This record gives sequence, structure tokens and C-alpha cells, in this order.
Amino acid sequence: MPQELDQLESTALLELSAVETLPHLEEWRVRYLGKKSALTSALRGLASLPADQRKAVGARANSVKIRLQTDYEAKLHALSLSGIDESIGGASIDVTLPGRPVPLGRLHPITQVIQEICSVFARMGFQVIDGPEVERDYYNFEALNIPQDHPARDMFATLWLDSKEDRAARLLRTHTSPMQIRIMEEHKPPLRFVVPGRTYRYEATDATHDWMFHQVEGLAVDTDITLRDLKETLFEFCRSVFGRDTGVRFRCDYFPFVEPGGEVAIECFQCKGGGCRLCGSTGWLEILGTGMVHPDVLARCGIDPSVYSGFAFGMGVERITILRYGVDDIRHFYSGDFRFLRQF
Ligand code: FA5
Repeated sequence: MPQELDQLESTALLELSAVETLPHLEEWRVRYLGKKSALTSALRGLASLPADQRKAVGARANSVKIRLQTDYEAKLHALSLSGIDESIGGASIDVTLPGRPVPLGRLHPITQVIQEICSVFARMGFQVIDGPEVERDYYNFEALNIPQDHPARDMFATLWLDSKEDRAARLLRTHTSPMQIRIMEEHKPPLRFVVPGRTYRYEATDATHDWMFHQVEGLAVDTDITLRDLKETLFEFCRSVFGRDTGVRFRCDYFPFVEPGGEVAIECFQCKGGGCRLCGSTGWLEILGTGMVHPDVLARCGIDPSVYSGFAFGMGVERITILRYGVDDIRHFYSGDFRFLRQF
């Protein structure tokens, strides 16, 4: 019996060394370690052996089983690994190859500047909200002291969605100022809000004008708000965004919904006041319109103008971005040219 077990072991190991695939290995396992294998029968037949042989044969049969089992597992591991190698094409991996860069997205320069503007005003206590791009005639014009026959409507070349004769006509907002009305209708003073958003005008485009651009509206209403608060707030804003050394010009301007009204311009970065195509040879680029909220506008929104006063402003984000980064044409922003956009 021990000789038979020796013979079985050497045959099994010889055959195992010739096995090259997992299906063949499985056949080998069934043949030598399976329930019907000679080794399993030998182990089962131990009980019928004479007592003096049982111990020695049992020990030998067990050692054969352990050896076959161990070699089988080693082979299984080796064949499984080589299977993985084959499935990845048998090619060796060059661990020195640099990884492929993963392209990262970034925020559009206009979005970055809107965030910067809002954070400057947030530091001064303003809340940030947004409002609808499709507006009613009432909010865009009427409530802002611009009735149907008012010549100031010509300042805002409007994209109408309904007939403009209709008093409830919808339009694409020409400025963010309608949000002044919506805020004052919904909230009671004291108020401090900024409203970033898209605006639309049916205008020919040039280096500083586009038909779609962004504005940030600002509104502060409280008791005792004066023109001095307005100027200090806007000068502080200009210092934060453009630095202390950039020239800022404050002049009177007319908007029907403020009294008095003004505009702020920044020294042209390109010609430093000498005059160029970008600033229309004036040396300045206008960035915002502003003024003290008109008493009639306050009253229309249910705010008593004998108690409260306020200031408002509306700034052009593309103009500010042009000045901030020295961009020579507003139309670059929406050209979709990655060579331009990747610089920000
Ligand atoms: C207005 O839109 C007023 N609503 C601003 C205002 C608000 C005045 C509150 C008083 C109180 P204006 O049309 O000037 O004003 O536009 C404001 C700013 O938007 C301009 O200073 C400019 O920076 C920007 N802007 C105007 N038109 C264009 C355009 N076509 N393309 C790019 N930016 C523009």
C-alpha cells in the first residue's frame, strides 16, 4: 500500500507539472483530490486495514494528500496570475511613463469677477440675491419712472417678448434695476442688497458694448442715507477692485429713477488717459450708473420718502473685467476661444 501511495504521488506531481491551463488543472484536481479519486478511496479504506498497518498507511496517505493539495494551490495561484497578464495583453507596464493630465475646468472670468464684486459688498453688509431675466414692462420701466411715452426708454434698446404696446408686456430685462422695485416691494428698510445677473440690449456691438452683458445692481435704503454714503461705498469698491493708484471719476448723469444721478468711470488701462480705441479717446471707461433713489420710486413701493432715503447703482461686469485684466475687446468673453479663457 505505501508503495502504491508513493507511485500515486509521483504520477500526480508529474502530471501537475505539465498542466498549463485552469480547465486542465480542474480536471487534475478531480482526478487526484476529488471524491472518487484513488487517494480518497485509500483514505476511506483505512478502517478495513489490519491494525498494525493502519497507522503507517494512514500517515502516508495524509502526507500525500497534503503535498498534492499544497502543490495544487500553488499552481492555481500561478495560472490565475498568468491569466491576468494575458487579459491585459501580456504587455509589460512601463511604470516610468508620466500619467495623462486630467483637464480641469475653471470658472468663466465673468463669473470670477461677479464673485469678487459680491464679496466686496458682502464685507460692507450687503446681501446677495438674484432675480428674473424675463421681466414685465412695469418693473423694467414703469415703476422706475419711465412710463410708455418717456424718451428715456430709448436709452435701453429693448428686446420685447410681447407687443410693446401691451402694458403687461414681457421683455428681456435691459438692466438689473427692476430688482430695486421687487426688493422694496418684498422687504422693509433697512435694506442692503446686491443683485448680479444677465441683461440684454438690442445694440450694435463694439469693443466695449455687447448685446448680452452682466450687471450688478446695488440698493441701500435706511433713515439718513446721503450722497456721501453712496460716494464712499462706491469709492471703497473701486479701491478694493482696482487698487488705490487707479484714477476714479465721479460725474453727474441722468436716470429717471434717481435724483441726483451720477456715473463712475475708471482710468483707461490701455492709454492711461491719452486716448485710444477702447475708451473712445476719452481716457475713461464708464463702469456704472448710480444715484439717490427717487422719492416717487420709494413711495410707489410703500416706503415713506419723508422718513427713508436710499442709494442705488448698476455696474457693468464685463467693463470691470476688461479694466481689471487689460482685455482689449468685450467680445472675447463669449467667443468660446479656449486660448483666451484659459488665461484666467
Ligand atoms: C443702467 O443700466 C442703470 N440701470 C444703472 C443705474 C442703476 C443707475 C441704479 C442709477 C441707479 P447704464 O445703461 O449706464 O445704466 O448701464 C450701466 C453700466 O452697464 C454701464 O456703466 C456699463 O458699464 C454697462 N453697460 C451698459 N451697456 C452695456 C453694453 N452694451 N455692453 C456692456 N456693458 C454695458
